[in-house]
Amino acid sequence: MPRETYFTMETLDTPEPDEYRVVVIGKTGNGKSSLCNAILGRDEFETGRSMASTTVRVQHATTEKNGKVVKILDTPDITNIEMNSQEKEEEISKWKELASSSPDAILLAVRCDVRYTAEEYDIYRQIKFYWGDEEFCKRLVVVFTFGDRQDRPLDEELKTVCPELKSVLKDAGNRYVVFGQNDRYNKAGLWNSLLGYIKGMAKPSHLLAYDPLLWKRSLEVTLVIHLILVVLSCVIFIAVSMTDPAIALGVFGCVDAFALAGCRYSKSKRGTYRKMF
Ligand SMILES: Nc1nc2c(ncn2[C@@H]2O[C@H](COP(=O)(O)OP(=O)(O)OP(=O)(O)O)[C@@H](O)[C@H]2O)c(=O)[nH]1
Ligand SMILES: [Mg+2]
Repeated sequence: MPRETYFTMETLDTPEPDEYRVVVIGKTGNGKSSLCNAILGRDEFETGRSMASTTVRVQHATTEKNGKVVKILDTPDITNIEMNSQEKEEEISKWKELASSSPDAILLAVRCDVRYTAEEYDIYRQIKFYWGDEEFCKRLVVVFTFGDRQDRPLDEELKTVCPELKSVLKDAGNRYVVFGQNDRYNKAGLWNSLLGYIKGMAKPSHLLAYDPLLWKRSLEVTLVIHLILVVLSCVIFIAVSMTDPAIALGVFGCVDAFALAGCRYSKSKRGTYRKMF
């Protein structure tokens, strides 16, 4: 990490929450309830293989991991149960309410042993639409379920997937984990991988006030505005033949210009601004 790296969520200690809230979403049969059970470490939610949805209403349960409460919400596939658009909107509001408005992670269950279809993409887009705020993508993690049925390395597989799935992964900032119902995907490993993402996604918004890059950008804008005003006043004084104030303002303008050049020079040495949030 370069020495001049600024305050980021990685470089400052942020207090860990007492509770993690996780919402599991996705198409029916993709293993949402099984995933919830694996995180909970017990068979809390019913799972099933039928074409109709097994989970028809949002349900939640809690467990404890390393002294922290983990609240997990298992959701129905809103497109596979009779719901009009208003009911879909209300259903997703209920999920958000149960997650106390913003979950720490939204896990999208996607099977990695079958092709990702346009229909599945539409389900994802509907949930994203009704969720309705930018937190959705910031908290999104794709969980590839049925990992026990995949024999190719997933990294290889992902290079050849359809544009729709690539777009979902892009929304999720390329955050994904693999889950499968066998010993290879042990439950502690699953939670630890998710926790790594959860900590990375945590946004200490109060730190924004201390962001030196933002401060510097504001300084630059102020200097530019100041310089424009000084030059304009200088031109007016010269036009009415008042040389003394024009010279004073000219000196002022030079100081402004030097300060601005200093800001720009140090910025270009450092490269482009890092996107921090
Ligand atoms: N082999 C294998 N089977 C799985 C996996 N995950 C889920 N299943 C099976 O797939 C079926 C559907 O799983 P569920 O967890 O009920 O799926 P769901 O997404 O909750 O489905 P709905 O509640 O209907 O929306 C069940 O029979 C599970 O045992 C997995 O990773 N590997
Ligand atoms: Mg279910």
